[in-house]
Amino acid sequence: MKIASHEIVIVDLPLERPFMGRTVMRHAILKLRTDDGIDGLGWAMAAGPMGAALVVAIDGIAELLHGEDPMMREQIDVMIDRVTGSSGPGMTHYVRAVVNIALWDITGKAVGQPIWKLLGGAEAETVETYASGWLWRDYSLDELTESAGELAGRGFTSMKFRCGAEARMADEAERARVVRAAVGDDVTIMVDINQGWDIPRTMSGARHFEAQNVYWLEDPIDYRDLRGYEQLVNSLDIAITHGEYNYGFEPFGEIVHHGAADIVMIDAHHVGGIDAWKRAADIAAGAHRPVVTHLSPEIGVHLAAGVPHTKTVEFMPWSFGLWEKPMEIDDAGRLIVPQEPGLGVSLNEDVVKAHRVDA
Ligand code: SMN
Ligand code: MG
Repeated sequence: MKIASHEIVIVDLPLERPFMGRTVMRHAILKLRTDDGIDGLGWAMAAGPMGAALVVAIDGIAELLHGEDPMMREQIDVMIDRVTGSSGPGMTHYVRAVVNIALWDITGKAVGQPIWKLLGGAEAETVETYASGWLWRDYSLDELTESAGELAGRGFTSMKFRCGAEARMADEAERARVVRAAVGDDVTIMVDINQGWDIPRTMSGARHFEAQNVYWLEDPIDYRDLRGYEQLVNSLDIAITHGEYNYGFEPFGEIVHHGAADIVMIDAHHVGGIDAWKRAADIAAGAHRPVVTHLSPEIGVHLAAGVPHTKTVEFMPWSFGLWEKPMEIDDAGRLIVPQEPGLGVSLNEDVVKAHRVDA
């Protein structure tokens, strides 16, 4: 089997709820086609000023892959690493991820197995998940109350809200109180600061979140400050979750060396794909730290079902509209694991037709 051709489809998918002023999310979707007619799908968000550059980069790399065996993922990754070697971390990892995801999709389809099974996972029908993508930093307290209640009503047993934009810690704390009041004591809540605080603020603020039984505190300070994270992990009761901002699997060695996270969050696009995600997760496992996925639940669901110490999948719905069948939770609030070969997603061609744009 060889890669014979490729196509890139760009879709401006309307968002159910605006995010930071955006009403659509741009996705770049790579279709890698083999000589026996298998299409492998990989994709990345391509919004913002660098989105067009990412599309060109994916296209250029995909062109180089024609004639290669799609099952030689590691070999192909080394090849991409070599030809992009001077461009540094960042976009290169997105390209490697999009290609790697498409190669896994092809492999799964070629052997008739879902990716989580090829990763070595046990039979799984559902995995743990939490709602993300709703309780944004710019929501008023009333909007937070309404959305959190709505998510609990939809059956989510776990959800993440954001803080980090309020000048006064009392106002940050109020957001946690409001979310907890909206969902009651039985729903797990987490908070993401996206590096919005510093160490003194985190040290004084954490107790307010502990008081609301917030399960984890994500990225409170600059992600590069590993000694700062080490201090937070050692000083605070609340679990510190950290890792999504790192490119490549290599920084995870330093993260666990410093004990800089109680829970290690790994972004499949940032690390460079499914194989690189597994490498980062293995590093965390060696230090007895659980891992969690970031964004792209279509990929996260395979990682959670396939890699044993993965705790939960971030249910971020931004790409669901692309597929013929959106991802869903069951009555117990757990994410349903696809049983189809490969990723188990297929593009909704009507949606593509309606929202396709040129690069
Ligand atoms: C996040 C990152 C990127 C886009 C949206 C949200 C956030 C998360 O850090 O963990 O969901
Ligand atoms: Mg985050």
